Amino acid sequence: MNEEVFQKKIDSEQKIEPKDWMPDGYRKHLIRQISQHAHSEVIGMQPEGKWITRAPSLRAKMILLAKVQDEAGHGLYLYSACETLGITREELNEQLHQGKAKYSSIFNYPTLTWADMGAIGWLVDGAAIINQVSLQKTSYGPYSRGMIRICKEESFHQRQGYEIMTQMTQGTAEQKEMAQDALNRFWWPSIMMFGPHDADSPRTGNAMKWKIKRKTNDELRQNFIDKTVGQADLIGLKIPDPDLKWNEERGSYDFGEVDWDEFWNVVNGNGPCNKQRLNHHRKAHKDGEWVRDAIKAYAEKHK
Ligand code: FAQ
Repeated sequence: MNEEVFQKKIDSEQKIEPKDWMPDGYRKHLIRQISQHAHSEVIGMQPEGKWITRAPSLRAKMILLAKVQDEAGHGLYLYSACETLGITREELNEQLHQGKAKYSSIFNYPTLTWADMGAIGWLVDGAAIINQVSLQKTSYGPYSRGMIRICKEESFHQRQGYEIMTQMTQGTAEQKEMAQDALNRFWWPSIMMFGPHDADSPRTGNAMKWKIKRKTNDELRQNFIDKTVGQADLIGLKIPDPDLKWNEERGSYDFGEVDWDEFWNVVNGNGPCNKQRLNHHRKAHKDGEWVRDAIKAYAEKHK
């Protein structure tokens, strides 16, 4: 009975709020997805953070610093949304540190040059926006409201990345080459951010039924590719996919197959930087222990 009322609410586009009744599977599904999303935002600070001290100008440094701080803020909104489902921040961090909770595969790739800051903003934030715009309409109230705020900031992130790429393609031959090299390395991992094909995605069925996801992995991936190809053309960069071709009939681009072995390898902890990213997070968490202890002690004293 409860389940029927719940599904009717979902079907009539009403939001589910923290104190509403919800099936256990819905709660668990959300905790998994929102925590993966939060961890991605926080781990995602690492590949960009290391470039803050190497930014080529004060302007570039201020912009990158603001962007990386935004990602920390996104993580915090998302952890808060997740905590409304009855799990604590400590438990969420523990799941991450034990390797039980995932984070986006994209952040396990190294950032080798300044052009990578451009590629991340343009492609990674670009892909994140496509996904998150659709998640603004997700059925769980706190997640949906968090997404609305996050999307406003993500569009600035995408533009700062595209600006870096544009500037580099207008610079010296070497700078243009760096921009193309960054696109070559980040294109396929960005396409992988959308997850496996719909037919191989075990979570999509329930996610669509419960309106947690509003579009499938393949729909979002296609949308991203269709939007991004013209942007690459405009600044004279070439997408590294020999099978990329406009399909007049579908009104969309056809594109090549993702290397799914690489994808699963990275998702399962064996990408180029998985160990480094997790170890860095574990260390930062441990180093911050005294701050958490001090806050707890203060709260206890002023109860
Ligand atoms: N990486 O059945 P599905 C950002 C896992 S935010 C790692 O298709 P689902 C901002 C999946 O969890 C980026 N794991 O799953 C930023 C599942 O595992 P499980 C993060 C992946 O949930 C920019 C299994 O594979 N955004 O970048 C990936 O329906 C710059 C089967 O997959 C979000 O998290 C992957 N790429 O669809 C920050 C958005 N793909 O738990 C800093 C919210 C799949 O069953 C700098 N999340 N898996 O063992 C979502 O929309 C969905 O969770 C998907 C996956 C689309 C990621």
